[in-house]
Amino acid sequence: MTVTITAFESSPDRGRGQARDMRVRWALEEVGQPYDVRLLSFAAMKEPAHIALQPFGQIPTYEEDGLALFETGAIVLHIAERHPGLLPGDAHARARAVAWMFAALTTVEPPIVEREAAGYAEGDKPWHRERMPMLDGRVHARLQALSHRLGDAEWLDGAFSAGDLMMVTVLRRLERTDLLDAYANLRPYIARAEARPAYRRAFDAQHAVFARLAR
Ligand code: GTB
Repeated sequence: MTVTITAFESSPDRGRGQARDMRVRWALEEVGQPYDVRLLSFAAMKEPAHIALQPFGQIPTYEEDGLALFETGAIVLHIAERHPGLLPGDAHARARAVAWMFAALTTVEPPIVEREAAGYAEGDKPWHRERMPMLDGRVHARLQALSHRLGDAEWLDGAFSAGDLMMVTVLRRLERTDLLDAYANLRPYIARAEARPAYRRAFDAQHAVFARLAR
């Protein structure tokens, strides 16, 4: 049965691939699994039909053969476990790749999202400028450790895995900041991932949604 995912009908990022459907599209492209996309307005995301799929009224969701999933970590892990290409065969290497997925989602992404949210939620507050060095510092602490671990390697742990996929989608949220500049290996790491044909196909597919709107 064909996989169906949900995505923004009109993404605030104007097709830059920052919304979280991008990581699901990319995972599906990596494993060669075709998928349909149901585009949702912000209003439709809060309707009971969507809340039944995603309790928090967010995108993306994943539906396949009677299974409905939410949370991109769970969705990408499900895809990676069902199809070859995103997790190593060796049990230990597989467990480490999953650890990198969790590291991306629970250790690296939160300070990045918090910093970003501060920009639009408190940017007009008098104390916002005072908080920024602290928020930047929290992101830098994660980037420093990640950069150190990556070193000269191509990917985080051997071959490209779902751990790299998740980490790169998280790091891409910093693409319009100067926070990555201090780490010589992180932009090249992101660029290597973005050069993957599966990434390109996923990016182009989500960009086409924006391009159609812009016509
Ligand atoms: N933990 C959930 C997961 O991983 O699936 C988080 C899902 C989530 O945050 N979804 C967001 C959403 O539906 C879209 S991706 N938001 C609407 C709402 O909560 O009402 C987050 C996102 C949105 C927009 C940009 N952007 O414009 O740059 C970047 C990231």
